[in-house]
Amino acid sequence: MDAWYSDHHQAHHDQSELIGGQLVAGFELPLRAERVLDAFLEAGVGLVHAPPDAGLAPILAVHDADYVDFLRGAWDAWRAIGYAHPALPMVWHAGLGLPTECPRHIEGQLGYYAMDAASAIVAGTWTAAYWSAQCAIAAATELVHGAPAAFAICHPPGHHATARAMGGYCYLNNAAIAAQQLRALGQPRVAVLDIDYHHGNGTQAIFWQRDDVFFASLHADPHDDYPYFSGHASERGAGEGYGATLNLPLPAGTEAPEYLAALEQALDAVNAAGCTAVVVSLGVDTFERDPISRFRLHEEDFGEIGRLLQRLPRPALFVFEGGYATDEVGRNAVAVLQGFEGG
Ligand code: OKP
Ligand code: ZN
Repeated sequence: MDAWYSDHHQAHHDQSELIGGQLVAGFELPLRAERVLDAFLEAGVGLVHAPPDAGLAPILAVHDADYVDFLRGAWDAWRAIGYAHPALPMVWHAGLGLPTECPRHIEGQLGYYAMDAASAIVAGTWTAAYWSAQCAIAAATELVHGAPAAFAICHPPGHHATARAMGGYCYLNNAAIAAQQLRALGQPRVAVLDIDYHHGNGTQAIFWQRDDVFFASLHADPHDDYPYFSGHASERGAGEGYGATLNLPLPAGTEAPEYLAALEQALDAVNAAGCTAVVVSLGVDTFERDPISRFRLHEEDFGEIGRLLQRLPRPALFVFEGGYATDEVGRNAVAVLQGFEGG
């Protein structure tokens, strides 16, 4: 399979992150995508293309226009009041129990459009997020032209971003944009299978009330891990979308046998849902030495995951999400692709 990668992703760098109350250098580095690119090329999986510019329309098919305007202008507004550090929200309206309006001040807007303080905005955030989404859009478009599989080397990642909020290192939901693009180009029913360690709350929320996109996710039990407020097995979707969401939370310390059994369950559900195309949110932060996660998958387990994914419908689009063990992230992500292709 071929891959889509844009050098513009490097513009999103040096974000700070609060860990245990301390402002530290973030785990979400451009180097992660570079390692994935290197491993893809080294393994000879396929060609790598730079995405063409498909414009804002496929992004606005998923995200609200006011949120996109905020993302585009946030850094300049932050700079205009004299701040030079990465922009982080500090005030939220959750729990106030009153209706609200979008603030005029950038500090208020940051909280209005964020689910957490894990998505700092720096000078190049919009450029990088835009081109990350373009990688997913280009790969999805390629599938509709007949390729059985493709890989979008997205950075920054996307699955925590909702239609109108950033969070968890994510700004634009690349996987949701790709799934929507597949729908727009004629696929009647699309699955999103999310195998990142963290629940893909943004993707779930975007398709929560829809029956035409089936969402299945394996992730750390939200009772104990980020993003905490979604990903429970009881969440099944609503309205037309009731039954088109499947959550399989797993405990800290989960190893390959339990993980692969849950993956088979998700694959059964995707196949039973009659999907004609699939987007895989490919996070490899399930790795035993991932610095922010608590599953215990070994290097060789990622190839096995890929082999199991052969049961997915075609076409299949892999969208890179998490994975923070920078020495192994490339090999682990590419091992999934190689397993999928029968290697
Ligand atoms: C993004 B993706 C853990 C704090 C977690 C944000 C994690 C975002 C993960 N103690 N902070 O799903 O890989
Ligand atoms: Zn993750």
